[in-house]
Amino acid sequence: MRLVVAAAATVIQLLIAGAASACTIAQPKGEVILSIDGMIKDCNEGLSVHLDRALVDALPRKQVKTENPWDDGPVVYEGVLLRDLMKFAKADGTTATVSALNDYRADIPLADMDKYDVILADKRGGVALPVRDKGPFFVVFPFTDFPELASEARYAQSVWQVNRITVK
Ligand SMILES: Nc1nc2c(c(=O)[nH]1)N[C@H]1C(S)=C(S)[C@@H](COP(=O)(O)O)O[C@H]1N2
Ligand SMILES: [Mo]
Repeated sequence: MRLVVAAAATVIQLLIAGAASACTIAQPKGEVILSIDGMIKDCNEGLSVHLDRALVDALPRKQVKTENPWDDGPVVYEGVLLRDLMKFAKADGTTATVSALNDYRADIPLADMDKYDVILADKRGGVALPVRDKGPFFVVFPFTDFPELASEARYAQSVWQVNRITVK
């Protein structure tokens, strides 16, 4: 009987060790500028993905030339596709709540990220976005290529000063 208890304890310890080592993403070395949490299956600190500049720069990048309500003409935005970021964190939900430094937040369905090239932009016209001008990250929809995106709902999802994404 004592042997069975000991064996059970060993199995439980192995399960705990397995769960703790489930994170496959490298830990940030610098200041954390973006956090992804909620229903995700990968991690690097606790149950979250904490990204510093170097980790963000290591992700595939995409440029989107578009007009939007905040610029005077078409501008090239550059950043990481939201769907790639969700894939990177192994998102296992249906909606991302995108939050800003000022606590503004908006929900974006993951299905929309598959349908459109929505980027989490950190550059406009090749120049890094400062916090005073929508940085460090700005959700940019391809408004010019998809006229149906011209709606108050999409403008409300165009969150700037993004610092956190929570998957639900
Ligand atoms: N960080 C942040 N992003 C935001 C907002 C906000 O208050 N803070 N407002 C959203 C809403 S509801 C809309 S309609 C547009 C508003 O843009 P405007 O203030 O230039 O009209 O930005 C969106 N992105
Ligand atoms: Mo809005």
